[in-house]
Amino acid sequence: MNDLLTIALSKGRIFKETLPLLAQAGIEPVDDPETSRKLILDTSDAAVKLVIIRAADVPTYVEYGAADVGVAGKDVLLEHGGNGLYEPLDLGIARCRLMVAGPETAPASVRRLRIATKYVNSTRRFYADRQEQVEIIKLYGSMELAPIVGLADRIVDVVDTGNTLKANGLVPLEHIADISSRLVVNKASMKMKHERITKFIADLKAACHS
Ligand code: PRT
Ligand code: MG
Repeated sequence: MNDLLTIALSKGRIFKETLPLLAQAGIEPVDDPETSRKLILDTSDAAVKLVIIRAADVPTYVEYGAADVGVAGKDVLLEHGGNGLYEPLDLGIARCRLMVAGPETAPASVRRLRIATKYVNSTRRFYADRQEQVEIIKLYGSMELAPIVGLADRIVDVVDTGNTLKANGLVPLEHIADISSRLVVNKASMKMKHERITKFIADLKAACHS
């Protein structure tokens, strides 16, 4: 049970919403990542460390075993592709919806729809399933701007309250997937640190249901 456990987390909403679950599992970070510049945080449990990385990098760290476990949005996991990881638990946090959005009324166009998104793979799958030919434009953020400046007809992004869309004159048009954050586990760690990780999953599961 003394195996070192490394947990990959992103700052912001995932960190904030995972914190109470970790606390119930007996793990409390010694520093606050929002104010600390440290990228590896010690916790109240000497055998547990947190690595603080970009949300989209969490599946990569866990897949390669740089972290044993991590917390990632289903949007990020869908985009990453799932085979290298176990996904044993839906934490039910950081909920949102992956959606197509655009202006409420758009002039009819003869050319292919242009879709701006950072979710290129999910977008390609969504339109391929519907046998619709679209042009996908990869962006890294602020997708809402693209229709306003004529870069794209529509966007694919995660939506929570819808306030960001509204503030930019856009409306949700089509639902692609319901999103929440998942616990992901490295496959080799699951074997090598089986007892520690099984307990960690059980503790988090109990915390989710309490
Ligand atoms: O911010 P950074 O570039 O570092 O990375 P990131 O945007 O991937 O990370 P972060 O922390 O913003 O999001 C982490 C995860 O939270 C995502 O992968 C989702 O699974 C989940 N999540 C839940 C969200 C939202 N809700 C959400 N609303 N992620 C992003 N948003 C954005 C949304 O795109 C919109 O631009 O927040 C904005 C406000 O949303 P509204 O609808 O409430 O206005
Ligand atoms: Mg963000």
